[in-house]
Amino acid sequence: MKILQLATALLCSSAAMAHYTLDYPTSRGFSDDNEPQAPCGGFNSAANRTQFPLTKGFLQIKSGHVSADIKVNVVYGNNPTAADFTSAGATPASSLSIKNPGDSCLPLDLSTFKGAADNTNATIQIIYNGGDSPLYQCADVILVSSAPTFDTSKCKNVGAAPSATSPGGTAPTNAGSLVSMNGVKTAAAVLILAVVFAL
Ligand SMILES: [Cu+2]
Repeated sequence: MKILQLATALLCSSAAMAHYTLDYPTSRGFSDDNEPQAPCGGFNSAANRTQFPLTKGFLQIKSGHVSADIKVNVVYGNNPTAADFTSAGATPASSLSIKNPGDSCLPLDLSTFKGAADNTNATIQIIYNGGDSPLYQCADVILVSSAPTFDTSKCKNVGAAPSATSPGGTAPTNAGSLVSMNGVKTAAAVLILAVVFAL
């Protein structure tokens, strides 16, 4: 268990930084320890809803990893179940990758996404893989054509903007990045073994 914690600390860019946080729209809740729990990082009931525009929406995250592959799912309804999230995962609303730690603004335009309509309750799920394990955050929203309370000033990037790998519901192709992730894990494991033996 100690080894696992060490591995997490090594894989995150700084032990003091969380894996990642969803900073906007408001997350259902954040617990660094529970973030690996599907579907919403340990928070299983819908919380306060943020107005989210159908056109030109975004998700603002802060990443503790230097790079990550990210999948975004949209689930409809007032309080979706774990099974609802699983079935929504078959047609992600967006797949992106980021190459910088810190602030990233993930574009999410749902204007042509299946089922997205004005005045619809939905939950946006982020599945983030920075190399340790998939990490989950959710935001409960109401999708609207006009979203006057959606704060567009929250969108900011440190370094390069995220790149979309497959927008609009196409399944992500992650084969290449999975290989490099395993490379990172192996490197961390070797490093840990070296530390353990040095002690
Ligand atoms: Cu992490």
